This record gives sequence, C-alpha cells and structure tokens, in this order.
Amino acid sequence: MSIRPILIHPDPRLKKICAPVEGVDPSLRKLADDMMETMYDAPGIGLAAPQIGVLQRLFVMDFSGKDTPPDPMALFNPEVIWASEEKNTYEEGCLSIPDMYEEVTRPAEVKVRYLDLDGKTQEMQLDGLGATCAQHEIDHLNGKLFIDYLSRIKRSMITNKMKKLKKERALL
Ligand code: GNR
Ligand code: NI
Repeated sequence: MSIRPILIHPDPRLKKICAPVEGVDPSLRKLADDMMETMYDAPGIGLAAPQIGVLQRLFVMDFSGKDTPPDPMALFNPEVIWASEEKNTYEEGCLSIPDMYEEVTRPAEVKVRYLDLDGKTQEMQLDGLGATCAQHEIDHLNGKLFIDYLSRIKRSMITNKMKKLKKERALL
C-alpha cells in the first residue's frame, strides 16, 4: 500500500470527466487500496480517483465516526439512481481545497448503484453524512467541486487562496 499525493485546486485534472472502469481487476483493487490509505492518512471521509490524478470512475469512503468500527467502502462506476426531494445542508470540506468549509445543500437521501471490489453490481441507500459524501465524490468524477455550488465571489476568493497555498508549498 502507498500514500499518494493529493492534487490541490486549481488543477486541470480536477475538472475532467472521468472514464468508466471496464470491470474491477487486481490493479484497480490495488488503486482502491492506495486511495483508502491516502484517505485515512489525510484524514478524510472520502477520496475520489481524480484527486490523486487518476481519471477513472471510482471513489473510496468511510464515514463511520471515531466511536464506531471502521467501514471502508470502494465504489466503481457509481451512479445516483434516485434522489429524495428532501434536501440537507452540510458544511462541506474537500481534501483538494484544504481548510475551507462552506455550506452546500443537496438531496438528503440517495440510492447509488455501483460495482464493488468483486466487480458485482450493488445498490446502496444512503442518508445523512453518507449521502452528502457520496454525492460530493460522484461530483469529483464529473469534474465538479463543492465550490461550484457557491457564489462566484466566494469561489474566486477560495481559488485565489488555493493558488497562494500552492505557490508557498512549491517554495518549501
Ligand atoms: O473529508 C471530507 N469531508 C467531507 C465533509 C463534508 C462533506 C464532504 C466531505 S468529503 C471530504 C474528503 C474529500 O475531499 N473527498 O472528495
Ligand atoms: Ni473532495
């Protein structure tokens, strides 16, 4: 297993539509394993492949709290097949936009269809933080970030902060 560097916004790879995987093979399982380790190390509750520069449709998540056993999940070719009318607002963050948190409103419950680590089709109904996290990750696979839901002014303030952060990091 290895920890991979996480791309920071703005990066053209975070704006791309990712390609579906053609079944789940050992190299994709290894990739999911690396993503899981990278997510736990960060730490975060989700990580999408484009965040480590891999433009394929998969993400990992574990939104179990610190007082509950770990619940790692890897989802390939995930699709929202149903979303509730009811909405939920969460303060979202993103490992590609460090230390910035803003409220985003999304469907409160979703049903997601995906391939599991065995390449088997599964469906999962999510609510609460899980529903928010899955939608945030699927957005990544479509080149979308949570700041795309904010006003232009907020988005450009955050983007400018991230440009500065990247410059500072490049000098270290
Ligand atoms: O770690 C993360 N926390 C989080 C909190 C609220 C809504 C979404 C998230 S996902 C984020 C990790 C990440 O950037 N995934 O792409
Ligand atoms: Ni994110």
